[in-house]
Amino acid sequence: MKKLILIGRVAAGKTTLTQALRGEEIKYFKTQYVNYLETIIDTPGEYTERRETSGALSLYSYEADIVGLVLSANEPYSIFSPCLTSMVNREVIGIVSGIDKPDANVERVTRWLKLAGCKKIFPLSAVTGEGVRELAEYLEDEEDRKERLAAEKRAKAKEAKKKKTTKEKTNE
Ligand SMILES: Nc1nc2c(ncn2[C@@H]2O[C@H](COP(=O)(O)OP(=O)(O)OP(=O)(O)O)[C@@H](O)[C@H]2O)c(=O)[nH]1
Ligand SMILES: [Mg+2]
Repeated sequence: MKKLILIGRVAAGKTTLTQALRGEEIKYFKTQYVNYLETIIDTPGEYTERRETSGALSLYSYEADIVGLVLSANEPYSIFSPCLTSMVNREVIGIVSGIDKPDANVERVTRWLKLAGCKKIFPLSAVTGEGVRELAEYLEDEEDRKERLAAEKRAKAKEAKKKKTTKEKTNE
């Protein structure tokens, strides 16, 4: 997997997304410090919001392959300034979190992330799971992709075999 650093304001949904991407149970956990995991770097929203700490994020981004700017779908404004990505020497993707929220405006938030310079945008909900798979697959490297496709093929073959056996038993 490519290493992803998640950046966004407090309550943007970074930790919930981290849990969803890792297939963990979703439970609220306030990020207190930079949580450096095997494939994800989850950061506290205060690091993005406070000038004294935001510089640390630049240093952590050097450890990642991809920088993910997380903006909740119901945000009334964007904290990411236009053309922000030109200052980052890593690929920067936009993540629209919380698309399941009743007051979500995915189109507007997508526009803001594009304005910040993100070419690729992932609208998703870590709570319902919608869109999480697309992001997970984007983060796969060649080896991960091969492994997943082989596992999917095995599962399909197993399912077909099971169906065939059930059909034969019914016909007996
Ligand atoms: N409906 C909905 N709620 C979400 C989603 N993602 C996160 N939340 C909720 O938003 C709140 C904040 O989520 P976190 O994942 O802790 O946010 P964070 O960006 O890690 O926040 P900090 O650690 O404070 O920087 C929690 O109550 C989550 O349950 C989502 O996709 N849909
Ligand atoms: Mg968090």
